[in-house]
Amino acid sequence: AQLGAELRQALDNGDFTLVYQPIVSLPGGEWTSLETLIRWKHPERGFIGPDVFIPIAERTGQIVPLGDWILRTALAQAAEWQETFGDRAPGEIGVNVSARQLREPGFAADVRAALADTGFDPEKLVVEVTETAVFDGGIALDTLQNLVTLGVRIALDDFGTGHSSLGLLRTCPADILKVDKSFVDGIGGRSEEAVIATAMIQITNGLHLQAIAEGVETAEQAETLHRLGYRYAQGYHFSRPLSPEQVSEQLRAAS
Ligand code: G
Ligand code: G
Ligand code: NA
Ligand code: MN
Repeated sequence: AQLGAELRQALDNGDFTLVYQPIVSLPGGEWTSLETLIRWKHPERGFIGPDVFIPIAERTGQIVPLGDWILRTALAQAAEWQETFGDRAPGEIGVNVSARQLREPGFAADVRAALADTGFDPEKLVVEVTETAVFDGGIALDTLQNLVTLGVRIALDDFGTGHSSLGLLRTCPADILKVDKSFVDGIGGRSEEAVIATAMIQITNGLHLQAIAEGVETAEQAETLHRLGYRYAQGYHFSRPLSPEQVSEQLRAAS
């Protein structure tokens, strides 16, 4: 309960920051997109991870103003990189959106306003949602459909781990499947994970979805994924989440 009260203060105090983790193309590792991830530097407790405070913010409803701040900050940052680095800046920015945000009636309108205010191209925004958030029901699907109408693209995050079914792929207007790290971890051997990762790439190809393998930590995993037909990946092997300054530095170095 106490963290909940402190969350309210933290946004006003500027204690949240955003980091950005590249999504890369295989096999070369060129950046195609950046996923936005929030960090909280608490003045006394130090670093608190989003796995701890996002669920609290969802319960208290604080995720709504916090999510709006995340979206607007990420869009403004991405617009700045595009202005400074042009085509060298990654084409897309990804933002995680929680179940509670999707159920908020004005959510799609808020996204539309944030896009208009920052002048950011809707087609370069990827909204990442978990299958569990979408599976909750009709309102979430309506909201996703409204986002698609704006031109925004939808990624199903942590795919394969939620309480869901493949049937979701028929009803959810997703463009991108992010294959969960748990399937990537065991991909080396003749494991069940490799069988599932192979099935997932077949499904995404057949449905004309883009697959992104998450949590790639070794060169061997990257090679295996590429051999299985994966064209996009993300993980510590390619890059950890980076501060905005680190992103700018890398983009400058690449020019
Ligand atoms: O960045 P990290 O791996 O610590 O993230 C832990 C969890 O918190 C992940 O499930 C991630 O999706 C979630 N998360 C990180 N940043 C955000 C954010 O900006 N918004 C939401 N809703 N979830 C986030
Ligand atoms: O739920 P979501 O997929 O948004 O969560 C992404 C989280 O996974 C982020 O907190 C990010 O820091 C973390 N992450 C990204 N790449 C790797 C990786 O290669 N290994 C591990 N262990 N975590 C990763
Ligand atoms: Na994500
Ligand atoms: Mn994920």
